[in-house]
Amino acid sequence: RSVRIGDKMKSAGKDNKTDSLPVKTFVQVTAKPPRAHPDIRTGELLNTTGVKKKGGLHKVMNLDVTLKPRDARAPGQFGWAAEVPLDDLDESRRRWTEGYFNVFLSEQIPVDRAVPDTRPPACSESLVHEDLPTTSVIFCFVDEVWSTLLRSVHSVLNRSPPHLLKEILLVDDCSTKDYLKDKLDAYMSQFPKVRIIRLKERQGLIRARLAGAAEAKGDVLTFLDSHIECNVGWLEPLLDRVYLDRRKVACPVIEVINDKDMSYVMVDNFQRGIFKWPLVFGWSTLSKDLIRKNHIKVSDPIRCPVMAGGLFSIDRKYFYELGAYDPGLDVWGGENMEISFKIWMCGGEIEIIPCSRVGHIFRAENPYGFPKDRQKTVERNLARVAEVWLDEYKEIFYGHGYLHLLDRNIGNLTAQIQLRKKLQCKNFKWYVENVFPELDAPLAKAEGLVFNIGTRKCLVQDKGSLSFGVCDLSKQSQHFSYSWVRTLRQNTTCLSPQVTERGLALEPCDNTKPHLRWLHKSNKFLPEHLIADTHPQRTCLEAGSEGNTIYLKACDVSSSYQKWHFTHYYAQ
Ligand code: LR7
Ligand code: MN
Repeated sequence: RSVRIGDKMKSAGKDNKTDSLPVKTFVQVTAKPPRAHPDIRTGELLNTTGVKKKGGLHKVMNLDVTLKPRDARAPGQFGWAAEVPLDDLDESRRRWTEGYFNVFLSEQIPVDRAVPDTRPPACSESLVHEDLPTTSVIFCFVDEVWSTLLRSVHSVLNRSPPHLLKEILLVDDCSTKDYLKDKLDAYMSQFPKVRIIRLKERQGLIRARLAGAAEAKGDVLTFLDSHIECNVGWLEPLLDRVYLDRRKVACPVIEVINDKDMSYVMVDNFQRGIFKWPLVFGWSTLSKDLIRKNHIKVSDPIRCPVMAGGLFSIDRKYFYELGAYDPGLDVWGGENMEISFKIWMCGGEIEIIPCSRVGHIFRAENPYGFPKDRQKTVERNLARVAEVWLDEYKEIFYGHGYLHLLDRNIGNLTAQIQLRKKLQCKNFKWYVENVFPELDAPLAKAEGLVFNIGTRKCLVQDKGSLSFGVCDLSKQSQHFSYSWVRTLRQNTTCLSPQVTERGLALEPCDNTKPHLRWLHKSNKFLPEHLIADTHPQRTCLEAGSEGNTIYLKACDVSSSYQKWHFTHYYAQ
């Protein structure tokens, strides 16, 4: 069985559902297929970081002590779907909200169940280096369900080569559940490699991961969510990539543990992590054409513009060289974008490794509370990421439903901006062009001449005042752009809907000032008008029928003197 993980499995905020967006197809960027090379993946080859070879190779350890389970007939064994007995249906429904999945059923399933080996066939025969680095596995959790937390830990203990597993760090982000205290301590004391770190205050997953990383002793940090099951042979392929180049950040394929019947479901091959505006994570399948032209095999690593966030291996020292996470990110969300942009723009690479597979319970809701409002928390995190990493592209982010964030206090960003300078990271334009050229990212919604239908003339800016004149594409004074944040601008000057004696006012652009915003094309009643957004009465830009004057007037659907058309429209 195979499913595609839809965007609905994960979206940054409830209002940002991308289910209805069309899945973008991958655009081939090179005319000729690149030479066959182990590192060829999506489209154009970036500067491939040096591949080093040290020790010898050996076959990946297909280690799984659970393959011959103690109780082959237990529910959910081998990753099969389990069923709730009729008598227990009520209880299983009642307990759903403890984790927003079938908590009752999860309890019936062995904590060390076997799962199907979903790797591409070549993986179990593949070679990895003998002297791989060790890893610390970090799980942070808040109020995680007992059975799933245990199953997560057991899957790591059972399916990781012991000499590579330095330790498992459980970071308790100030859980409120009693069973996560003494009972958890007692249970985990059987396993010398497992250590519990308790946070005194709720920090959110980002700072909780930082707390775990600070204690870690392994060469590589491997972060995992606390409701996962690692599959056979999951670890070595990840560590092997980091070993080849410490700037590679390796992610397993994330498979689905069904929230209703707890079955382990394989996902489609050739998926990579992408985002859509406003920074909403999603999956996209490589095109057949690209796969064919580049001879990409199912087991080849896939370059990823962004990672899902929860499951990845990164060289510990490299993680700190990159400045880890922005500690100003709260609770949940946005950190996957932050670390992805940071990795790519500052010299690293993100890959999905098909030979490494980990199941994850996708949940429709967060089973824990947010200390502050959920939506406000997530949007604040995203705005921090946009301000630090997106350069001029941040306007596209704000223009997709986040204009209200422009004048919100999102905390101090000095340290993050300094870090980006210190690391001499490339700009976002480079990222778009080289890592994610399929991203739809026009910098303006519309631009060019602003043609008035009534007078058949164009808007002109002349020595600080506005008028209109005979249209002439060669005159820079007639070039304007309509930005994502809805300003009407020429260079750094914006048209302000305030009337002065000389006409309309021009002001230095400032995205935080709502009075500089105009509505254009976004209103079905006045489609071609330029409407002063914050004026209490609807006022529109109008061209005088004589004398090349320009002024504001009550909007009138029928007036062609209020209709304006830009030369180019990039997006609606
Ligand atoms: O305040 C918190 N403190 C925590 O310790 C909130 C959460 N957590 C823990 C939590 O118990 C869990 O183990 O952090 C982990 C992740 O939280 P989830 O499982 O609620 O997140 P998610 O799976 O819905 O969301 C994904 O996006 C997040 C954005 O911040 C994180 O990056 C998650 O790690 C990430 N999960 C994955 O990438 C798994 C695959 C999902 C997809 C696609
Ligand atoms: Mn999760």
